[in-house]
Amino acid sequence: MKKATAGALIILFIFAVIACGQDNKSSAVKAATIVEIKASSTLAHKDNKYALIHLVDGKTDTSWVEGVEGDGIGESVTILLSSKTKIKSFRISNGYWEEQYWSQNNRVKDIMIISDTGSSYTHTLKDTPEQQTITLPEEWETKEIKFIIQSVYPGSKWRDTALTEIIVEGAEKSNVTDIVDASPEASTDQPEVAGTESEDAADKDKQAAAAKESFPLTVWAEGFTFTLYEDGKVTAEGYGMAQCDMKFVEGTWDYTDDDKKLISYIVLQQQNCFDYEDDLPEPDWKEVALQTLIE
Ligand SMILES: [Ca+2]
Repeated sequence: MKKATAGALIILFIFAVIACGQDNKSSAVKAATIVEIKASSTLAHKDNKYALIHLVDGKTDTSWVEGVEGDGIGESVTILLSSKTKIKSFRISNGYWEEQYWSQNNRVKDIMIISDTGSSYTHTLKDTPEQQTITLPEEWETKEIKFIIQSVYPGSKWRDTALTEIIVEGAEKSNVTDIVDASPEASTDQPEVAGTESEDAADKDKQAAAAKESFPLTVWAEGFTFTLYEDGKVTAEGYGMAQCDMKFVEGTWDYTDDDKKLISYIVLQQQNCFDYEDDLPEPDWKEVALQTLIE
């Protein structure tokens, strides 16, 4: 009787030890959550259409787009976890996942992934609008993961590089509203302030406006057929609307604050077209600076 009780106690004790061990084990592998995310740049948009948070919102119809000129090589996003976590793989939705825009924008080709402990791995993503997995060569124990764009598959229309979703396998899905966008640059939803930041925001607005258009752009105005190039240069054909002929020399264009396009150009205008046939052997050309506003 006594022996049996002692035996039962020992068994109970063993169960207790196992139970404790399991408890400890489950708290040790408790998944971290994404608490913070930052980008080196984000393409500005009035409605934050390209916001960084779209990268981790679990939605495949929302995307992050980098915001520098050119292809965005070297631009990065960094994901910070709530605690050090063992990470072995990521699932990536590459490019801008709206069917009509996917091929028009850049997709990421080579992506470098860096941990806060110094590990790094470069992976070549597939050029496909399907979720794909990046498996690290070995498991990383890390709290911070940085993804750097190394090369791109060029878009057919725009040079903006997009990513739709990054899932860190091993980290639990966070409540998106709890994730802090700690990007060093002013985020797109902040009001414009005076000075260089305002100019910066205006530049980004212009980039956003330019992203909606297809260059070179041909417009007819003032008797010229203007061709507007993405880099701000303008060429033209025609003789102008003036009574005397004009010869287009050179021009540039830029967006106005209300997203219209202002073409500034120089022409040679014939000053004496009514009388040179009789009195002068040669037409008298004078250089004139003109501007025209395009809606
Ligand atoms: Ca998304």
